[in-house]
Amino acid sequence: MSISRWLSFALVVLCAHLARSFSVSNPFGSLGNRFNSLAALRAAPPLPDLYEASVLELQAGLDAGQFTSVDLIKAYFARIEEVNINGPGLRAVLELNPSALSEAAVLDAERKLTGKRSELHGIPILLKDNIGTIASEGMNTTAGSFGLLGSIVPEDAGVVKRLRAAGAIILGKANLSEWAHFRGNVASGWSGRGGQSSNAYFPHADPCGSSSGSGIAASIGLSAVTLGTETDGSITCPTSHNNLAGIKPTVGWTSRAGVIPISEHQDTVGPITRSMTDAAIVLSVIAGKDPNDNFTLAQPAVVPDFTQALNKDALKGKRIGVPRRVFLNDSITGNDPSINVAFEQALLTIKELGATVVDPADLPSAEEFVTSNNETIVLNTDFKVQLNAYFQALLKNPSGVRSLAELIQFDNDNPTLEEPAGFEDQSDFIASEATTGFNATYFGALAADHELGSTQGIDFVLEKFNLDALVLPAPGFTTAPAAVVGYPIITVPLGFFPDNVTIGSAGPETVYPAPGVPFGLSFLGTAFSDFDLIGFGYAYEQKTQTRLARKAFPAAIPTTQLQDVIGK
Ligand SMILES: *[C@@H]1O[C@H](CO)[C@@H](O)[C@H](O)[C@H]1NC(C)=O
Ligand SMILES: *[C@@H]1O[C@H](CO)[C@@H](O)[C@H](O)[C@H]1NC(C)=O
Ligand SMILES: *[C@@H]1O[C@H](CO)[C@@H](O)[C@H](O)[C@H]1NC(C)=O
Ligand SMILES: *[C@@H]1O[C@H](CO)[C@@H](O)[C@H](O)[C@H]1NC(C)=O
Ligand SMILES: *[C@@H]1O[C@H](CO)[C@@H](O)[C@H](O)[C@H]1NC(C)=O
Ligand SMILES: *[C@@H]1O[C@H](CO)[C@@H](O)[C@H](O)[C@H]1NC(C)=O
Ligand SMILES: CC(=O)N[C@H]1CO[C@H](CO)[C@@H](O)[C@@H]1O
Repeated sequence: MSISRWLSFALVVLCAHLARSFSVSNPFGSLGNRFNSLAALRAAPPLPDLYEASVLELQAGLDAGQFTSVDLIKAYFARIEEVNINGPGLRAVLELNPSALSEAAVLDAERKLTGKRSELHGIPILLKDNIGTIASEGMNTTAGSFGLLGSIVPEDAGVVKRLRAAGAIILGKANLSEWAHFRGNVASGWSGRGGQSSNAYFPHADPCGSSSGSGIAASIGLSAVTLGTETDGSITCPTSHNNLAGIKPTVGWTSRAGVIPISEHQDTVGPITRSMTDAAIVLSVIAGKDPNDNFTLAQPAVVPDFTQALNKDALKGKRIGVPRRVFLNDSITGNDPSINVAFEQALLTIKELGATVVDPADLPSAEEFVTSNNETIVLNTDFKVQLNAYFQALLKNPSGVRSLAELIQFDNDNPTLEEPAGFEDQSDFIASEATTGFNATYFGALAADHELGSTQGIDFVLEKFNLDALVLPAPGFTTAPAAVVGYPIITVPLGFFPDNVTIGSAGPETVYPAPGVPFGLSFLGTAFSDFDLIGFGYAYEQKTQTRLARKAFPAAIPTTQLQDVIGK
């Protein structure tokens, strides 16, 4: 503890002591206290419903002493117990943090003594299982794979360091599409360790991925907030499928240090939550420079308070473009027509909110996204280099796997764990293993990606039509132009598949589309335009309140609430 930290700590202890002795010895003091607590009782708002509870509601209850962070951990653990393996078997959560209750008790005591460190003080957060946490706390970091079970990471991920400093409590690790969906042609939401996770809006529906468990957990209140990661679609799509608000930050806003990699050019860490407000609170905490991820050194000098972007009038006077060609063509995207019906309605709402909709605002590169193989070249090459470096940096890995080549072999040697029927494919691994490092083809593909995503893509159209952002339905090809240049995407609820939608297959154990399964609306922009996009997402979310229009199917709604755990 630094001297100044110690001094302020000592001062607070002294004040607390003085206050206590004053109220005991002074009759007015104790009367006053009794009156205050009666008033507080009378005025106490009802306990928040954990299905929907926001960070600010939870923080108000914690500050008012209605419940503690220990209560919150107990309640979320019980809710997970109800639906994860039991009940509908959603398989959203891989591991609970065995240290969460003791960490919560310490943070509760600190709140009483010195107040809260931030809006995330004492707030439980669930992490996608590719985000590293020190093993001594009791959890694994495995990307869902037995090939990393029991591995010891050198330190917490950069974003985890920031969460802990802000007082957040890691609730557990979320299931995901194994290896963030870079193993091969395997259904979304499946991992060897966690099995097939599923959506809470229709039995066995695809939760999308790769941040599947984060999305499912956020959708029904298995945690206050969650983190996911995206390389191309992995925050946007589970946000969309699970009726949520998500931020895929510009690559460089949030550190990837300690996150199991795919590609430094595209990977990014961001919040998946029930509201834009919660997402902005989380992003404000996790964004920032990290010497262990030099892409973060390119970010603006000051990390804004992203909650300052939450303005209901944020769309007023703005120019929003619709890149219609390819991205709204169902025969290319494969989207059910009901998505475009809801999207056309959303454009009217955006106009009502005071924006000029520029339609069409087509990307010159649009068609090339359907056929271009440049992204695959970059990801295949980066993955092998970066994953091998990740293995090398581990302090221990009991599986014995130390490289991508050994991982492929490990999966083949352990088919019951890693290649059960219908989940055998390793084609991404194999293609990546075949790459030979950074050569002219690789640098050509990187340059082509910049051309496709920026100079003939997003930046081209923003400049040509003097736009503030682009808007598209989240499902489809939406994420690709932003993915290849590391640009941000903000996603909010747009609608739900109608009850008569034709149910399709999404894998050996999952269906999509399906009645009542949600889909989202995405705002896209240039590098570091996240702040503005958050405002646009918030204005749309507040006007439409689409999330509240439909709930999960009854068996997928946990019943445990705070009143069931307080004082127990
Ligand atoms: C990892 O998972 C194993 C098996 O579930 C468990 O025994 C262990 O406690 C977990 N945590 C760590 C840090 O290895
Ligand atoms: C970032 O760091 C890596 C190695 O840690 C190095 O190879 C690369 O050149 C650095 N990039 C920049 C932009 O500094
Ligand atoms: C949609 O895509 C299909 C297949 O590429 C194409 O034939 C059709 O003309 C496109 N429709 C529009 C409206 O552009
Ligand atoms: C990469 O993108 C460029 C520019 O659009 C295109 O000409 C080329 O065919 C693409 N390469 C591959 C391998 O897809
Ligand atoms: C670069 O390496 C890849 C394999 O990683 C290979 O397919 C390609 O031909 C190489 N390009 C050049 C120019 O050598
Ligand atoms: C579903 O119902 C709507 C409205 O009644 C109708 O327009 C649509 O054609 C139906 N779709 C299917 C696949 O039956
Ligand atoms: C927290 C939790 O329920 N974890 C479970 C996730 O799924 C695996 C595989 O079924 C179980 O072993 C874990 O207990």
